[in-house]
Amino acid sequence: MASHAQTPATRPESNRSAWSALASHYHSASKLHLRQLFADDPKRGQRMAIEAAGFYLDYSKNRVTDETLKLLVQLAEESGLRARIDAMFRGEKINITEKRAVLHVALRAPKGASLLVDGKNVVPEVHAVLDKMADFSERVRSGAWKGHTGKRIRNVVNIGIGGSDLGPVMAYEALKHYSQRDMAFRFVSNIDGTDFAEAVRDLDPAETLCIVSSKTFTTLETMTNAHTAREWSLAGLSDDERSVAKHFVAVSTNAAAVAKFGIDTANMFEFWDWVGGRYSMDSAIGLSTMVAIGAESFRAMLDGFHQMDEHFRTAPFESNLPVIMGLLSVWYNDFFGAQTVAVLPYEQYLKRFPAYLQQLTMESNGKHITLGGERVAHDTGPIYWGEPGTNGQHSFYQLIHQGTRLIPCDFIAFAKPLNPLGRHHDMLLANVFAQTEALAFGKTPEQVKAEGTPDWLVPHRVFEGNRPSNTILAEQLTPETLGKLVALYEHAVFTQGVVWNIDSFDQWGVELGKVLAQRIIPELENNHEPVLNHDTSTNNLIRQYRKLKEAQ
Ligand code: G6Q
Repeated sequence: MASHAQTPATRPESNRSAWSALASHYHSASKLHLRQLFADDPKRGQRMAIEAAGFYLDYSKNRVTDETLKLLVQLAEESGLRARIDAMFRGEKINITEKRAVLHVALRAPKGASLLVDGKNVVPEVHAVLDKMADFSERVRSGAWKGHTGKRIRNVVNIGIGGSDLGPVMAYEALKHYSQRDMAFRFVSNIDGTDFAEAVRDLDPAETLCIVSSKTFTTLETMTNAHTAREWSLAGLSDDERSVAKHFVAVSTNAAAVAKFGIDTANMFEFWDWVGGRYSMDSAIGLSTMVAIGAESFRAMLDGFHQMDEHFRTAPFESNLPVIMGLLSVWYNDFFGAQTVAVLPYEQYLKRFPAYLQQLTMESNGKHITLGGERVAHDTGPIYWGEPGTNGQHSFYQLIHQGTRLIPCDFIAFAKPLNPLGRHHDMLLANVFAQTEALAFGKTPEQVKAEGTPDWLVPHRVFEGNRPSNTILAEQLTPETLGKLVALYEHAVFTQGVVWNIDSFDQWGVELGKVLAQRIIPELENNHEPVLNHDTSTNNLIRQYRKLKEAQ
């Protein structure tokens, strides 16, 4: 592999003139108030918006001027973003610490497209797996696929964790409106036995299909849950081992481990090491999604992803949705010192979207070492969090409006409701617009006084405003829109990672967790007092646990 140190992407951050220009620009820009910026430019609200791929992004309520945007775009250019986008789409091994290509964009490339990994076009394989998934899903949905006793499948349990769970759960919840309603979908991830027990307590094994989703097929939680599921299933099916073939399928890159578990590899849906776990909901990991919504809707979702990929790949940075969103978050993270980003979908079906995004953003950009192997000079990934509106308004929004921290917000809303009920939707959307308006413009002491507020109460009721937000508007939440939305954030995360000069596609912090517990498990299970060689805190906690669990 070529030396990374020579590519523009790995140039030390300090070499980028835009960074120092932004640092000095920050001194004046941070003093500007959004009230003033809007007053000075009557067209700001129309001008600072991007309409692309069916999305409308209003970024005018950000603490930026034209100069800020110019410098941010320059920063992207100096960071080598164009070259890095091209390298990703060319299938280069941009995940340098794992020496892997990063080609989730190939998962949604149309038939006939060509994307190469090690000189081989992977698109035909992608479509072969999609066709196999479609065939299987249709058989399950239509009842043609029968369980061991001849009953049709009514329940699907996806067993997976992290990237093999969060995407499928989020997509199922997001697209529930389009799902086959006479089937139940459950998701088991946690090693905590409660997760499995509660997921299956009202299910009949004879009508239940388990999808064991694991890229490696070695993950402790998933393998433990899969074995428990196997016992549960067999116990309900006269312990007949032949039933496993009808009630278990696998999604994995590890055929040998799948076969060892006892799942016929004919019932295995494949994906590849160039698909990162948190970028895999549109691979075979999405099998539960496809069973829920059908192959046609799944393909519509892939088409949505692809439209956003093409926009990201081709649009000039100034009008590129993921680039602008990524750069704005860099602006707050590194210059204003903002530590978090709130993601606020005003769409109940997106209730798991913030949890999904937490993995996508924080596992990708929670890094402190550059591609060149040095400690980063600037802060990297902010903390992403959020809840659907309007619920959050009645809890944590207080801190966003009147607390001491700057919290940039992404508001996400759709023009057409999926469940039109009286005036609900206009009221929902009125809240989106009211919140972004209040955050930006606040309420001055004069306005508060004019409402007849006694002097002593005035400071408590003042809203400083100048709190930034993006508003993302789309027509309706559909499979296609969901694909676009996820791709929007995937590429915004990539943009951030390029500016921070980190590997957004490895996850050594997660790998550590996969091995640490293995050492302690026998110390907890051992019938005899084990010899403990941890620190005194860990040793003592283990002893306390052993004592408590044995107490009568
Ligand atoms: C995602 C991470 C991680 C992974 C899980 C499950 O990018 O690598 O969340 O998805 O640890 O891994 P398996 O799919 O291999 O079980």
